[in-house]
Amino acid sequence: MSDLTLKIGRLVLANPVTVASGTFGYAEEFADFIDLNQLGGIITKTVTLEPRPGNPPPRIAETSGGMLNSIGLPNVGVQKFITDKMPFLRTLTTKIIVNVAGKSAEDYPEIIRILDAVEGIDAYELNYSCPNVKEGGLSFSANAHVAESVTKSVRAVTNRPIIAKLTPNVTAIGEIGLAVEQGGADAVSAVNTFVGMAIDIPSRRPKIAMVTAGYSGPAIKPLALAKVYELYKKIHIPIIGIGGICDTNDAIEFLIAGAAAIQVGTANFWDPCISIKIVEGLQTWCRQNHIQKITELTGSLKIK
Ligand code: RRO
Repeated sequence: MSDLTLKIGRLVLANPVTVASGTFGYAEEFADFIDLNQLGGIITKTVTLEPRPGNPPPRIAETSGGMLNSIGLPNVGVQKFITDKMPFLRTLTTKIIVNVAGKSAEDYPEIIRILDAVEGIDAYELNYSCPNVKEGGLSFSANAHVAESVTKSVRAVTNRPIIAKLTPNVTAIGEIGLAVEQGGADAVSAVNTFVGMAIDIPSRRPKIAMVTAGYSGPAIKPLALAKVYELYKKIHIPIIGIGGICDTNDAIEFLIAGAAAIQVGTANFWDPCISIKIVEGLQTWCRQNHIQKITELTGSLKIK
C-alpha cells in the first residue's frame, strides 16, 4: 500500500480527497452511498451568522460542459448548524472542515469565535469567493489588502487551521494567495466557481434569475489547473486544488500542478460515490507507478 497521508499545516489528512462545500450537504445526505470515513475530509456547505433563504429560482442551469449555480448561500445559520448538523458530523473520524462566510469583514472573526467553542471541528475554510451574493462574497478575495486583513482577524481568534478559499475571478491569484499567507492562513483552496451566464434564446431571458452565476464542472478543469499552478509558483503554504475534478486522473493532474490535496465538487451531483472511487483510484495508481508517498507528486510537474 502507498502512503496517501498528507499535512495541511497542522491538519493531517488520511488521503488527499476531500469534498467541496455546497456539493455534499452536511455529509449525512451521502451516508447511505459511501463510507464517509474513507474520505480525507469533508467540507460543509457554507454557514453564515444568520440563516439565509438563498436566491430566487431558477438558480441552477446545466451547460454542455458544466453547471451554473446562483444558490446564494442558503443555510440554517451558525446556531442551528451547531445544534442540528454538528452531532452527526462529530460521529465521523474523517476531518471536518467547516466553510464559513460573512456579509462583512467583521462577521468572519465573530462566527469563528462561536464555532471555536464547538467540539469536532478540525479546520475552517473561509469562503472569500461566493460569486452570487450582493454583500461580501467575491469582494473578500478580489482585493489583496482585504483578504489579508480578514485572514489576520480570524487568525487572532483561533488556533485551528484556516484555509482561505479563493476566487478565480481575479487578474493575479498569486497576489491574493500571498496576502492570505501573510495574514496567517495555513492553506488556500483554489478555485471557487468562475462567473458565467447562459441565455434562453426564445425568451431572450437569462437562464438564471440573478443573470450571472458561478460556473463549475469539467469545463473549468484546465482553467482551475492553471490557477493552482500559478499559486504553486508564488506561495509557500499548501494548496487544495478544486475545479472540475471528475476522476482519478484529474486529481493526479492537480497534484502534479502543485496541489497537496483536492476537492471533488460538481461530480458529486452525478455520482455520489465518485470521491471514494478517486481515493481507491489514487491508491491503485500509486502502487502501479511505484509512488510510495502521495506527497511526492505535489508540484512534480516537469517543464523541460
Ligand atoms: O451558494 C452559492 O451560491 C455559492 C457559493 Br456560497 C460559493 O462559494 N460558490 C458558488 O458557486 N455558489
